[in-house]
Amino acid sequence: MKRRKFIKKTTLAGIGIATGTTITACNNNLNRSASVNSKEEKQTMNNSLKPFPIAICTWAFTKANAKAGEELSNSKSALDAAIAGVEVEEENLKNTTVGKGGAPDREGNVTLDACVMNPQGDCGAVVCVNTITNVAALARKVMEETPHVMLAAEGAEEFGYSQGFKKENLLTEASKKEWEEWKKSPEYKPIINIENHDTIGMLTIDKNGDIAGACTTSGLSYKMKGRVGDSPIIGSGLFLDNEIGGAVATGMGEEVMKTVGSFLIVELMRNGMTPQAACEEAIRRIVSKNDRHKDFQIAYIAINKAGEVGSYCIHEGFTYMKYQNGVNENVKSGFVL
Ligand code: SD4
Repeated sequence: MKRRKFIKKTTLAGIGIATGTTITACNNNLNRSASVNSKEEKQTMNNSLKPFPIAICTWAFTKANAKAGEELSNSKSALDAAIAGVEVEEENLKNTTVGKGGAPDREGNVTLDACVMNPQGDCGAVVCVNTITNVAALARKVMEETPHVMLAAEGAEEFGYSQGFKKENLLTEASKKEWEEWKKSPEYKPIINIENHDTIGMLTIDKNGDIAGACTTSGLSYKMKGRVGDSPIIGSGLFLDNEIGGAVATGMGEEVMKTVGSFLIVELMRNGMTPQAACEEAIRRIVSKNDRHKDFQIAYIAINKAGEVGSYCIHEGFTYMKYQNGVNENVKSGFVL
């Protein structure tokens, strides 16, 4: 009991430090509201008083984030909204690194990875899924309908069919053509911010202040058969704690996995760091130990329980989306290089 009380106390203290600005801003608004008269002014004050709902996601996935924001505004749960949001990209055939239409592995197989987490701390994941588009929703089914956290390949697919998911060919003509072109001189070298980095990781806070997240990808283009990156790994591609906040990653999964990046960020926030400081520290751990960091991109976004957001990456060029109070904006991340 004593220990639990101590943890609760330190957690709250941590949030106090991390969220000072937001809390002050709200209080100022409250004090001012007595002198607000017009309807518009009242509306503006009302909006600025509500930190939630919020949706953030990696890269400039405007429509996906707007979808999540819309769902949250319609009082959907954080998890429902995150999954509805990322599905926009899973179904976008033009996105060659998420869902159907994703770039295949070296042998021409599109294999998808995804994971989800809910505010209760439950999680589900699927890896190497070759025939189902909505893998974040499938990961949710693993979480809710099985005693397990992760299912792989045929096992995940067979479970998916039993849950009503459709069997599909995920390789589009366009992705096939690009892969055939790549095979002519099959070099494996990621191009920073261009070729391999469009995983969608999303974090949502619903009207009740509860946090959920989803991360879904086809992984690195032309990866080795069977390769799985960070995106479906709880703690690497995604982690959240409803008392603290959450984080998601995009970029070179191998490097994120080595430092368990998303878990690290949440733990740093638990110890009092802002989301921004925590993202910077997680990137610093990678950069300081790895001389090859100039050759790959990694980006994190994070949010805390008060709705403060942070982001940091290795190379300039990473942006993320933030939906709050009906505004869906693209925000430039801080960077090392
Ligand atoms: C992976 N992290 O499979 C993913 C790739 C990625 O944007 O983020 N692409 O390693």
